[in-house]
Amino acid sequence: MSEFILHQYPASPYSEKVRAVFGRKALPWQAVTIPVIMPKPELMPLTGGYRKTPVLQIGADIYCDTLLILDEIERRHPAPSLYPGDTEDQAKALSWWIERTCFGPAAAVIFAAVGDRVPQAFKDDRARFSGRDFDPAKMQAAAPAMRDTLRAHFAWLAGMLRNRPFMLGGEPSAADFAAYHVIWFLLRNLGEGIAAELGLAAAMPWYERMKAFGHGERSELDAQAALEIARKADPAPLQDQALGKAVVMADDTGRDPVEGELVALDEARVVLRRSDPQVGLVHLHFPRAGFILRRA
Ligand SMILES: N[C@@H](CCC(=O)N[C@@H](CS)C(=O)NCC(=O)O)C(=O)O
Repeated sequence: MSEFILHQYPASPYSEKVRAVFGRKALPWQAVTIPVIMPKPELMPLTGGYRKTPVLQIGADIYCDTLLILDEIERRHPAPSLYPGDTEDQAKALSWWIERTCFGPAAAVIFAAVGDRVPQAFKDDRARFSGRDFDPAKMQAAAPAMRDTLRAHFAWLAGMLRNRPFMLGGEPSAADFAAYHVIWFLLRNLGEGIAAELGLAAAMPWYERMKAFGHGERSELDAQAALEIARKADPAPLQDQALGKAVVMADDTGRDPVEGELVALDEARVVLRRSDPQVGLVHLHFPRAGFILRRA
């Protein structure tokens, strides 16, 4: 049975990023399908309140945010690398650029088009998640400007791909997976024609190359079985630092705070230890980039 348990749902673009990485590395993994909106009662015992999608579970270790999830998959299965050659920092910086500049506008363009058709419960949830109104009329008014933003950034992406098969050269890096899932989100919801409208026609062969990696060897796992796996496992040993109580929260959307004992900290990663009646002791791993750490 695979060590990797990905808590995800089919329509989630950030989940698609990780699914595609499993494809690239031809890895087996187990999928727990989680709710698209809160409440997520079978996820919260593992994450202590972190609600974003996806979350990677390995026994009693829980990895939040795809920046760190990719690092952990890479650490365990280094070949083929997500950071080929000496590209790790470039790949991470480019991932940050495309996700932070293009994911929000992509969501705005999509929900301007389909927002009238989504259930009210989804609108209310995503308003709470983003801290902003979910108002399809406002999104429709903003859509032309959002499309302009996407075109400006996608022109750089298309330029990077003009003379090379992948963003940083001959092999795909983490950056390609970050760009891929944003475009996957747009194409899945608005149809393939949106690519040309947003200046991505020339990048489509790259998109097809990314899609062709597939999803690796997926099997399904029940949410309760995932909780049981966490309950039976111990977190991987760390050089415990016992740094006192702390709170970690995302700095953009889904800012629900997670409290725990700070047990490891460096410039890239923070680890909180938490205990929950359903899963016992777990270690929650977050990246530093994109998260705020407050120590008690
Ligand atoms: N920086 C996060 C972003 C994750 C994210 O925003 N995921 C979206 C879905 S693709 C989400 O959490 N939406 C609300 C939800 O699923 O509850 C990451 O890289 O994992």
